[in-house]
Amino acid sequence: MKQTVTSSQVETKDLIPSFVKNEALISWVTSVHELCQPDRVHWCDGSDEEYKRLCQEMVAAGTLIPLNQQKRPNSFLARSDATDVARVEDRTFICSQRKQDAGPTNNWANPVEMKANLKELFKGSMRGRTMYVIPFSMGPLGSPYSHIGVEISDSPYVVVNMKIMTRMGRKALDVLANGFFVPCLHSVGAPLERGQKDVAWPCNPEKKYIVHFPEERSIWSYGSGYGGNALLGKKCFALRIASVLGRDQDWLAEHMLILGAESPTGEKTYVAAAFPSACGKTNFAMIVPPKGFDGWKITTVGDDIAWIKPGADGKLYAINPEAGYFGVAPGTSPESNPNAIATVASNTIFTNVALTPDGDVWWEDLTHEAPAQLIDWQGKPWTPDCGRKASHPNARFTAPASQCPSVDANWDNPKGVPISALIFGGRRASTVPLVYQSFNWNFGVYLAATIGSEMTAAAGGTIGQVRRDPMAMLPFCGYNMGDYFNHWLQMGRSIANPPRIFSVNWFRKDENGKYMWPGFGENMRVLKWIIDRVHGRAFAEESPLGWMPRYQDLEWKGSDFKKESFYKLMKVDREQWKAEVLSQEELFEKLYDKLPKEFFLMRELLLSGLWRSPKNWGLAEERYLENSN
Ligand code: O2Y
Ligand code: MN
Repeated sequence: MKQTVTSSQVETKDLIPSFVKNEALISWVTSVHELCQPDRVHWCDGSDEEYKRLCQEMVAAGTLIPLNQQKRPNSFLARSDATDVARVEDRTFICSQRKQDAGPTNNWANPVEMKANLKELFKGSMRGRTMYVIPFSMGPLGSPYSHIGVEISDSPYVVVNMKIMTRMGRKALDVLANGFFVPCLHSVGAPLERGQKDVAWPCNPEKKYIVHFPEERSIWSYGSGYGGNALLGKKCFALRIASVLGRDQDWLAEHMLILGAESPTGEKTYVAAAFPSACGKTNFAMIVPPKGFDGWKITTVGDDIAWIKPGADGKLYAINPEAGYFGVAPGTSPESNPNAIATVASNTIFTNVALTPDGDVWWEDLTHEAPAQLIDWQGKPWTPDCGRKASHPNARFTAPASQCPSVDANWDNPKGVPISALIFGGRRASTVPLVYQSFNWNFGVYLAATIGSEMTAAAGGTIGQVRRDPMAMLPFCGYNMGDYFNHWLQMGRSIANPPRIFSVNWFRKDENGKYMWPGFGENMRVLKWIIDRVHGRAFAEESPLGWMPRYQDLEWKGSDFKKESFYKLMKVDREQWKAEVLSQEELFEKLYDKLPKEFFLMRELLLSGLWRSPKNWGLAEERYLENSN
């Protein structure tokens, strides 16, 4: 059976290849075909030949620019429409049957009304285009942790990105057999009338909808061809829909990287870490140990999403549901992340970065000095003094995980990896110390629920105000955040050997607005303390927040970071913390009707600890040299 059919009036027997047996899939594809009226239908097999052919077609159409084959083999540059450059949170909806199941932190619309609205938009939306049927597995093929999705899209850019980001094609369809799949419908929302010439990046500048129907476990995305709006396996499925599956099936779908740390003695420890978007998750997932860490090896399981399930031994196990990285390019450099730089050396799709005269790519911070001439992300000539950025701040690379030099031996293991620690971090200029360990699981859930980042001008808020981002999941939880906290607490009740929970903050600043911690590879010093705590061999002092290392509890070999600087960075300022606890109230009030009662108790406990004079906290005397309250 041919996999591409041309259709004006396609018969079902031509629309559905003979190898497709799944009744629900047959019926869904048939109904989408009828609704969207594409000119052609193509069932993606996921082969390299298919990828090559689609890339060639996109080069001919002006969507992709082939890069210099010697410098960047088998790689391409895409330039999006200037209005289609990032996820659109204000156009993202959770259409649960009851509004309260979406909760106050999600946009909600009545699912019946939304479906009717979407059907109108999707009617004829693929005219003049090819409808691609893209079967994919989130997670290793056939793993009990994995789930199958099928995306229908009219964007070949989506197909080639899905090939990199997921296990895509015939193999996923074979695993699906007659089983359950998440239907993901996507259209760029730009039908072509007869004879109308296409543009390089079709999208709908007026109407964008990223809609999730959690009870139905389905996704409808209209109007955007970019990243998280269009590659529906990622944020839409692997976080929003999967978080609902996790709630109903006793597991966790989290916005977390997963890394492995191998000590010089060969001991392997896996940790998962949640940070809000654009806080350096990919850098931490691929961290290179600094000087003084001879014999240590850090390996990467995933850089963005973790599916975490209890194992029979009472531990939590995690898989990375993705197969590639959709990383932010600006800021990625041989110094900040040499592993990412090596990963994107070939077979990579770059979106919205700048083009060099010799056909390679460039973005801000890639090199210390910018090239003298470039073509910027919008295709305009660029020079260093022109006053514009050469690449878009949300410019991306899509690259296969298998190309990462630090990729973990178990990154594709269907059994997942055992998680010993969960780390939560925000971007906090003040108040939050470099690292501390929660007293227990429940306190850890509270800690995770209250992490946040200070608003920047770019984030569009009042500068300095803290935007809470519980578990870094605020934009990605497919149900009520209050229910989500309860689910986390419930998970803690049901596992015998839960991971230890830690808070980190790489972004504290001093009174001059200068970062106090160097970050990047130096974060390894914090990670080692976390690993040592997990294995019960590192000392810690009790503070009102949790367990904190002394200076001598971290490995400082190869560093000249001073003891005074460390204690300044670790300072728990009583007045700042009282204000912090009070400011958590805003989020709690919003979620009041569903908030776990444990949170009220823990908040009181925290306040009563802070109420005591720091001199009575029992911390080492030397802390107070810089830490006087
Ligand atoms: O802007 C987009 O469409 C991509 S957002 C993204 C991509 C990769 C990993 N994380 C994120 C995020 O927003 O957290
Ligand atoms: Mn992310």
